[in-house]
Amino acid sequence: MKSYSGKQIVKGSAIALGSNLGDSLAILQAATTELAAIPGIQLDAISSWYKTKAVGPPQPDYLNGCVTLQVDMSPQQLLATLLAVEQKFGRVRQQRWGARSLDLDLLLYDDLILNTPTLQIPHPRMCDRAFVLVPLAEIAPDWVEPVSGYVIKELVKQVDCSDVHLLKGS
Ligand code: PH2
Ligand code: MG
Ligand code: MG
Repeated sequence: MKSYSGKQIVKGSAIALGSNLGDSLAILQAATTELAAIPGIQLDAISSWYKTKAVGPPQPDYLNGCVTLQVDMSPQQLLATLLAVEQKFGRVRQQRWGARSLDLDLLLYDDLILNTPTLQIPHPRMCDRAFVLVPLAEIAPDWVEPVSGYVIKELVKQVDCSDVHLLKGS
C-alpha cells in the first residue's frame, strides 16, 4: 500500500449514500452538506436521488445517491469520517443489510485497490448494485473501477436497473 505519511496529496473519491429510515431525503441532503463542511473534503458532484427497491431482507424502499469528493486524507481517515457522519445522523448498527437512517459507503479512492479486514476499496459489491451504479454513472461515467477495469458507464449496462427510479423534484 502507498504510504500516507508526510504531505497529503489530494485524491478523488466516490461515496454512496443510502437511507430507508426517517425523513430520508432530508437526511441525505443534510449528510451531503455535513460532508462538504469537513476540513480535508471538497465536494465535486452530487447525483440525483433515486428511489430503489431494497436488496436483502424485506424492508422499506431506499433513497440512494452518490457524491464525488476531493479528499486530503487517507482512505482510513475518510472511512472514520464517514462512520462519524453516519453516527451523527442516528445510525444504529443492527441487522446486516437491515434498515438504516444513513449509510455512507466508500466506493472508490483514486485508482486504489485495498484489501484490509476493515476496509476494502473498491467497495466489493459496487459492480453488482444498480442502486450504486445508476447515480454514480451520472456524475462519474468515465471513472475506471480498478478491479474489473471497466468504466462506470459500462458497468451500469451490465446490471438490471428496473428497481431504480429517479426521485422527482429532488
Ligand atoms: N443497502 C444495503 C442493503 N440493501 N438496498 C438498496 N436498495 N439500497 C441500499 O443502499 C442498500 C440496500 C446495505 O448497505
Ligand atoms: Mg451499504
Ligand atoms: Mg455501509
